[in-house]
Amino acid sequence: MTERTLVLIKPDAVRRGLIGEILSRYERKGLTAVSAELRTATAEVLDQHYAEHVEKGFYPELREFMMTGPLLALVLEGDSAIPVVRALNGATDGRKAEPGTIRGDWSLSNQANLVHGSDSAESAVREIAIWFG
Ligand code: RTP
Ligand code: MG
Repeated sequence: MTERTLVLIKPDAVRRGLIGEILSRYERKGLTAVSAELRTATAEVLDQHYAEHVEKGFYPELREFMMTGPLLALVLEGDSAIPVVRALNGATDGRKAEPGTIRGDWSLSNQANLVHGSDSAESAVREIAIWFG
């Protein structure tokens, strides 16, 4: 089923010059970019985006990290785009993510893990509205 998912190429990936490498993985898989914007996130947007995490101990540091520079917000479309992006991204912690995934190949961190992908159809609709109105 064709669906849309919200991807963030996080500030660590932008700083490291990995936008092209990461985007090309999604594109070569067969997903298509339908919206894209390079922007620096505000605390307000992040508190909405990470609503499920705002009360957690790691959240203040995560929010700071997400505001350290511009990120690329993307909407990707394709068959099963939501689980396909999560599989390409790999496990949350880059140290544990499988080689061959984005995080497994390029991240050694549980926080600076390069990418975000929506985790369900409901999350995707909610997150696309937050970032793209
Ligand atoms: P994402 O939402 O970014 O696609 O990643 P995810 O589903 O694999 O991970 P999630 O549990 O939703 O966590 C969101 C982001 O919070 C940071 N994090 N830090 N220090 C920690 O224990 C910790 N846990 C998570 C990561 O940046 C993670 O991607
Ligand atoms: Mg998540």
